[in-house]
Amino acid sequence: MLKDKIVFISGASSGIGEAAAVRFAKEGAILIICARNLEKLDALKEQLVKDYGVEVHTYKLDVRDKKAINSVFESMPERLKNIDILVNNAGLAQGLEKVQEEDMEDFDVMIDTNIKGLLYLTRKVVPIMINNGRGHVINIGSTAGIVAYPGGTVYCATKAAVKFISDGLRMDVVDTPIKVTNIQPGMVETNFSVIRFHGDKEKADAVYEGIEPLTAEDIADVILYTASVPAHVQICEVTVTPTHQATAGVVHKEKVSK
Ligand code: 8X3
Repeated sequence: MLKDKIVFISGASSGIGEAAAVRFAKEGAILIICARNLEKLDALKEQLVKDYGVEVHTYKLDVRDKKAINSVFESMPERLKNIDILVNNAGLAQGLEKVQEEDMEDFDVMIDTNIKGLLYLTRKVVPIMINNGRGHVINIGSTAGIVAYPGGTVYCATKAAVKFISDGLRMDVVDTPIKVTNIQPGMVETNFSVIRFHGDKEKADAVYEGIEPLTAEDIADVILYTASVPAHVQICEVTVTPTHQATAGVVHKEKVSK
């Protein structure tokens, strides 16, 4: 059912975005994958073409840049613009400091990427979907958007925004066949924490010590499921955590002997 569907994934060069690209490729979808790192995207494209024989298009894109989004769409062949599924995955956490101590640059990066970038892409793609009479927007939210946790103030706020953008958009398109899903993962071991801690791998590893976290593939499976249900079924929201995580900040960890 996903064969030859056109799937646009932002932040596809690693983590959940990359895993989602692999998962959709397995189903024979046509992929448009975007990220800031074109080299990584091209390597992923090569692998997907080789492994699944699918059509893949790569675009260097920073979703914070409205002009760059416009250029991507201007340079895209007309046929490809008929996006069936938009996976708004690009997003990040930067820093784990108290708001009164945090670098203001971190605020900008998170707000501009997680909220504004997601909105720009949505604004660009949803009119096409409405015009075509089909489409599905899948946003990657977070358990951090349900409850705040210490040090996560701005990140949590951006993911709460993703929840309310998803809820509001669902209302805005309620009289159309367009579906809107917000997937809210808990702890997923990707390069998420490495980025949060500005490259400090040791600090990042400690986050997942003593608990078996989710993998990017676990979330890709959920994304694929929400995209595979019949046209009259809309999965509004899915929250997924490791078994030993109840919600953001409530985690059971086994003691790790060193
Ligand atoms: C990632 C979940 O709890 O690490 O969005 O912030 S958490």
